[in-house]
Amino acid sequence: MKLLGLELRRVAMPLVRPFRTSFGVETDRDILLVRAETDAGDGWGECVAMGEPRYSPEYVDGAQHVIERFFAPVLFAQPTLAAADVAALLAVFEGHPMAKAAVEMAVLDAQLRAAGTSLASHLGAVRDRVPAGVSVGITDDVETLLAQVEGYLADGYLRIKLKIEPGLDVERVRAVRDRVGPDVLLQVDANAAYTVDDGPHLAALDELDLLLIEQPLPPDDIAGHVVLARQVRTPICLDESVTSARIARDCIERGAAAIINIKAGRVGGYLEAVAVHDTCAAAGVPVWCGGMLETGLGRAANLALAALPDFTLPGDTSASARYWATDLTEPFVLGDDGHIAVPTGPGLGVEPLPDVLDAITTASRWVRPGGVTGGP
Ligand code: NPQ
Ligand code: MG
Repeated sequence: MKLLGLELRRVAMPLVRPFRTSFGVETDRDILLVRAETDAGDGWGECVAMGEPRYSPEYVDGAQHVIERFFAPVLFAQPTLAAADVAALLAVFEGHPMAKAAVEMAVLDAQLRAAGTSLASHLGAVRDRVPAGVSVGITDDVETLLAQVEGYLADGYLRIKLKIEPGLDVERVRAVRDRVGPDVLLQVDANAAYTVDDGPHLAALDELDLLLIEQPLPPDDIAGHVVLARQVRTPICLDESVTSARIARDCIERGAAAIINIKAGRVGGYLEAVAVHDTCAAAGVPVWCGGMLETGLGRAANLALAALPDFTLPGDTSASARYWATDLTEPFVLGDDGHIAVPTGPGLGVEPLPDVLDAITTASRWVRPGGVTGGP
């Protein structure tokens, strides 16, 4: 395949409700889409970087810039390009995993569409539907939280994840556990808001029968997670800390993580995400698929990934309606059984609805070997 151009397109999508975490509140997404134009057809990628560098150092303007300025010239210089080459070619540049992942996803979609292969089968899927969990943001008061959780359970979600932060943790989670009863799968995500001194406080969560505590400490505090794992009975799951298969293995071997959340954007692409999966599977560590408030494009790819064998816990792969009144693609819906079907068509198996795409696009630039055309 020859890469002929990259379209860097920005879309604006309002969330159905504000999403608050320990690092901030989001009401609208400003999302970078990447379209790879090749001699074998086009493919779509989605960059999961947020507007501001809060979850990780990446942010959407920076991702767009690094793709245009550094990644595109390297990829255009290749006489032929396969998706499996992208990560190695871009490895000369430090960091920017979400930007790299978006470009790889677009090239991979083009390649698989041309070959007539679905992303799920290419990655090694063993399921045609995956159980759906939902991530519930921090709310102003506990009544609102309980109402939201009950709403998601009524929708059919099979697992609830509560965002927590210091001061809005044990009592809130206890209120939810008391309301939903002992059988609902429940877990929490701190997005790195605690310190290792909070071990005794977080141990109060043990009696609430949670599946896991996700990323209590800062991403680089692997040693702190080891200490915490010895103070808390609830399994520790890492998200932000795990930026590669190599780090996944290190976290597991050192006892920092008993479960791992896999996000392709965080580890530099869906192919590295499979490597993280394989590393965890070999170590007997269960994984689940995280979410970054994706459009239907990223949602399709996450469902394909979540169909791999070691994804034994429900992920943050929610239906489109959890986030969007109007999704960019045909919406993903929750089945009666709380599962979502894995797309089966070539590549991602979905594409942007042209009218929706037009309506929400705020800017588009085409980057080609000869130069750049289009807006900001
Ligand atoms: C997590 N996601 O697991 C992230 C955090 C997160 C579904 O809980 C805009 C874009 C806002 C990405 C807020 C979920 C976001 C975002 C939170 C990701 O840690
Ligand atoms: Mg998380």
